[in-house]
Amino acid sequence: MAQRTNSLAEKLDREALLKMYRQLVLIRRFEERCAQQYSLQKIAGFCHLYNGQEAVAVGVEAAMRPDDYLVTAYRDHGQVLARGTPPGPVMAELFGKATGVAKGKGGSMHLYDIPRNMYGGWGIVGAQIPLALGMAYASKYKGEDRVTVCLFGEAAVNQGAFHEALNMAALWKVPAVFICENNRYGMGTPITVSSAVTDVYKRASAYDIPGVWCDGMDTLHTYEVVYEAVERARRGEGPTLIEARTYRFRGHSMSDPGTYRTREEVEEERKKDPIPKLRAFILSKKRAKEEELDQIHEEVEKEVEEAIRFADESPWPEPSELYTDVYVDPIWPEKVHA
Ligand SMILES: Cc1ncc(C[n+]2csc(CCOP(=O)(O)OP(=O)(O)O)c2C)c(N)n1
Repeated sequence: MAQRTNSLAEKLDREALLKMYRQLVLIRRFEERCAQQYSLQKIAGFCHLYNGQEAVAVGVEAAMRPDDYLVTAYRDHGQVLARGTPPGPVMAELFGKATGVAKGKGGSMHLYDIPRNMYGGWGIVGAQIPLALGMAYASKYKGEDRVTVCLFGEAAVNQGAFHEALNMAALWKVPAVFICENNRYGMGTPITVSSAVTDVYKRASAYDIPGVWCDGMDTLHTYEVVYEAVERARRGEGPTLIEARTYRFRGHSMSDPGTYRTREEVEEERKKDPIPKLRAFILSKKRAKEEELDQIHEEVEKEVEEAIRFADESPWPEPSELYTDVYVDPIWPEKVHA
């Protein structure tokens, strides 16, 4: 069943809408500059850009409380920026610098911000889904009203871990929202040749939990659908599976020439760009003027430039750092074993 808008978005005030717009523009511009920095070899290793999918991270964040938990896969730049982590330490992490969010040891795929309840950044496809189950179970066990939101790609839903976790989540009615960012391709493999069921939301029926889809190119629709699911989880009514239908404008990672899809297809999807869509909504509702939105682009440009400067000028990690934070005592996290 597709859940349609109940006009929650209409109730968003100017401040909330401008915050969303700024987040979309920040993620887009941050990543355009990441691509440049990658070509300059300041970023090495894997780097998966989120261009096109920004509406998901921003819509999800607007539906969450800051004390709710978020966990995602390796395509994580957008989510950490939407959570509010300053772009400087995120860029520094991509550069492998000591001032990065994971002290330069995680890189693009492992962005964390524990004070902001962002729990990564996971490189193994589907690995974060059972972790989200555990995080949500912990909240329920402790009697907290925090919700865990877990994001993953559509290639993860054929993993055993997805089914095991959803079964237990449904059985124990944990406060979790499982969101599949269906961008239609797992690396170069289209979902149509890898999945018997291509409407991902329908898989919820196997666990008798609600399954809904949202337009993952539309920030406000994503916000509305995710908000309903988050509040349902908070009321103790259990998990929801959401399929956010989206598209990545660039390759799977920086080394992907994208030969498995046509230029026409990409051009067609680019017409659904979430940034002009939210801009048009804000202008049509007269919540801001053109100049105010242009001003946001200018401010973001400076913010990202400053993030690059911060990353450039930051020191490399000390060689001795190689042995720190390798194992962390789960009971006394402050006790780090060398
Ligand atoms: C268990 C596992 N198998 C294979 C890989 C290699 N791999 C990395 S990304 C990826 C595609 C995943 O696609 P999807 O989950 O749809 O997310 P997207 O990249 O589209 O965001 C694969 C197969 C991996 N990281 N982990």
